[in-house]
Amino acid sequence: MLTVFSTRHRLHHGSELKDGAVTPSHEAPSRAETIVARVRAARLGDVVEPQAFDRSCLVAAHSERFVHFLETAWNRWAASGRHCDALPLVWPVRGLDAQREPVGIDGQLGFYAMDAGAPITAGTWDAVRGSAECALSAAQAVLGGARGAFALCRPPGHHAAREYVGGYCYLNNAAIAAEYARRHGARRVAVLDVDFHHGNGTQDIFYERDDVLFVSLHGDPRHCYPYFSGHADERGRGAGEGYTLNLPLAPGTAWDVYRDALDTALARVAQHGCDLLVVSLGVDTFKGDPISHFRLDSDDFLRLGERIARAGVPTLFVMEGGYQVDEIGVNAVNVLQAYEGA
Ligand code: SP5
Ligand code: ZN
Repeated sequence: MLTVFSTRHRLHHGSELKDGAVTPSHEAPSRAETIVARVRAARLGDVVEPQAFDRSCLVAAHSERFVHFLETAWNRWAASGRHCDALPLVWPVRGLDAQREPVGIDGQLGFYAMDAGAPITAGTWDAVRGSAECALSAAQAVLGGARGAFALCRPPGHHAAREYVGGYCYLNNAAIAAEYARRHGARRVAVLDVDFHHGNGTQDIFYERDDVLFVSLHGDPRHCYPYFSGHADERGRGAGEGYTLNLPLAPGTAWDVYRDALDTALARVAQHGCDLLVVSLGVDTFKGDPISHFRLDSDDFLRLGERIARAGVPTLFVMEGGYQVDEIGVNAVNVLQAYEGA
């Protein structure tokens, strides 16, 4: 299986608020380096840099003004005299005006973010664009006839919505790839999100659409980040009603319960009859993950890859979360190797 990987990911390394203190983010460069090392050690296949893609491929899943904000935010923040990570401080919650865009950088940071989990640094935009191009290049490989491809994206993408960043995510790599596929021959696409956290951004982008199915297994938002998205009664709207399927699971969930939910998810994917399956591949469902609460072990990721293969649909794997860095390479590549071998 081809892996598409951009070394530009190293340009992004931010901080996060954790337990009330600012610390280096769990979403660190070592994550992607560990995964690519395992891809090579396991001889999964070639590792290539992404091709360049037109900016319009990004705007297909996001708004023009949001992409413009991301491109310019760091320079505007630095021009205002700050050199630490750019983070929002105020969000337009219930009762505040969430429609009117502020003019200055400080107001816009809150307007275009769901949380303080997506700091903007000097290298963020180059890394983020490289990450999206990994997803686009790998999508092109699958559209060109490959049975599977791996977009080793960093930063991840599934919390990024049409008009906001959040949860370590800036551009929604999986959604950008799904949209690209729709515009280049795929009539129906399904996104299966197996990251521990609900893919609120991907859900947002496709919520009113019936051509791109979104199915997610994740920690129950009553207890787990992102808290305000991912309940079972969120099922899509308008033409998209019934084309979002959320399967929230209790903290502590291990393989036996997870497997049954996965089979429900894959049955819905089969019913959709898609030409392309995009898997938002987070391995923060691992029992050793420092910020998540499921209990899969490394062998369970083999079983996950096998079951995805049974769908019998060309599959694009897009890297999302996973923060137990020592095991992240084995866990991610286990899914891919089991898919290849099935
Ligand atoms: C892509 C991805 O996996 N993003 C995850 C973002 C999670 N950000 C906040 C996590 C807060 C976790 N708090 C854990 C409390 C444990 N007691
Ligand atoms: Zn996650």
